[in-house]
Amino acid sequence: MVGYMDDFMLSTIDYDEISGVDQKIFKKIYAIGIGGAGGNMITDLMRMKVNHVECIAVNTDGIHLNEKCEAHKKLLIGYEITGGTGSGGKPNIGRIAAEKSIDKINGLLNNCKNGLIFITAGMGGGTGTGASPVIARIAKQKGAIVVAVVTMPFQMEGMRTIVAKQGIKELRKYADTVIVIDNEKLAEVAGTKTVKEAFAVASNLLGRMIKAIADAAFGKGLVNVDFADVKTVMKQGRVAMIGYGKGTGDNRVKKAIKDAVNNPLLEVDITTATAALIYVIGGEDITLDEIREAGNMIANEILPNAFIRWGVQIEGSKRNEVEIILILTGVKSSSLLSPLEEIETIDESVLNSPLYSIKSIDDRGRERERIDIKRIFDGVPEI
Ligand SMILES: Nc1nc2c(ncn2[C@@H]2O[C@H](COP(=O)(O)OP(=O)(O)OP(=O)(O)O)[C@@H](O)[C@H]2O)c(=O)[nH]1
Ligand SMILES: [Mg+2]
Repeated sequence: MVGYMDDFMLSTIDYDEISGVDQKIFKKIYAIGIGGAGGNMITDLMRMKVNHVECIAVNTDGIHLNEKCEAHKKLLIGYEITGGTGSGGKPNIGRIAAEKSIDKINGLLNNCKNGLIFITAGMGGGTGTGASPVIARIAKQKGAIVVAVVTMPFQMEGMRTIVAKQGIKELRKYADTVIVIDNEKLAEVAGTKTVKEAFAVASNLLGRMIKAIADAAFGKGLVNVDFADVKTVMKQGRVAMIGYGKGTGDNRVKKAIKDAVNNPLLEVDITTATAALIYVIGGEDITLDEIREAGNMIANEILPNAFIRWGVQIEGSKRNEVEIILILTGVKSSSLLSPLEEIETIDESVLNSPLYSIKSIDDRGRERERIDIKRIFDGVPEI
């Protein structure tokens, strides 16, 4: 319980109120799905029944929110602008919708001070792209660690890729780590599956990450780690990777570690990691040597003086199986992005979108059309 001290100031809590502590802990991890893709991922997450995580869906599209989405809490934003019909692919509407609902968003995140917030959305549309950075900003202002898990559009979606990149730039102003799942890569890994099953592969990655954090932070370890340890590790370096792996039979620890480190959707170089949290969950038969093996496998791969925190949880029901939860900070990956130190200049290669174009007459009297990418976020939407 020691790790809870700084967060909850137990000294001020009456012992009769101790039962209320769990409720406060429960409110420490939030998963917020924004827009259609975000709502779908939150629905999948709800079905995975991850404990200790509050799932929230936010959308400008009332029908999606009401009829297609499961969440502990739902928030319709931008009703006064769109009438609840979605943003029509315009991030500036998504952004303004969120800005107008700041008080409600603040209310939803009331208990997340110093917590951990996952934001998930599909980049490239209007609501997820425009509203996610606003929600990330509110989360950051509350002192939370903010991890955004977003998808990049399929190649066939054309212009949406540019909108998506701009959305990711905005998100990187506020999120500690932006994890990018490329839908095109998803198609490589799961292209022959049904659309629902293929999308579930992305949701699964998100779910596994969130479950891993919740299990490590709130598990009942023999050697315990707690939420404060998770945050300490995540604050030790720039970009954090969250892995979860399983192994059975011979070499189960090796298999579980490999499973936790390697994900076909995210290629990660862990050699630059500055901190690690390794949490091993095994049955009564797990040996001390196996736990050392897990620790050594990671320690040998990352920086020699890295900060390492480990824990172990024994679960009587587990037979012959080991699960590894791994948080590594300071890793390198083209899919895991750190906060932007300076906001790069606007990509002038953007061309010909009817949504963001500005028409003008050049000095020879010809009509010119160019994209004003700033309008993706900052323009006043035509309603
Ligand atoms: N992995 C995954 N990607 C999705 C899913 N739905 C949509 N996408 C992707 O996410 C992008 C954004 O789509 P939506 O989430 O529907 O857009 P939105 O945020 O609701 O924005 P508007 O509907 O324009 O207000 C799309 O261009 C797709 O590439 C999904 O369920 N899973
Ligand atoms: Mg939508």
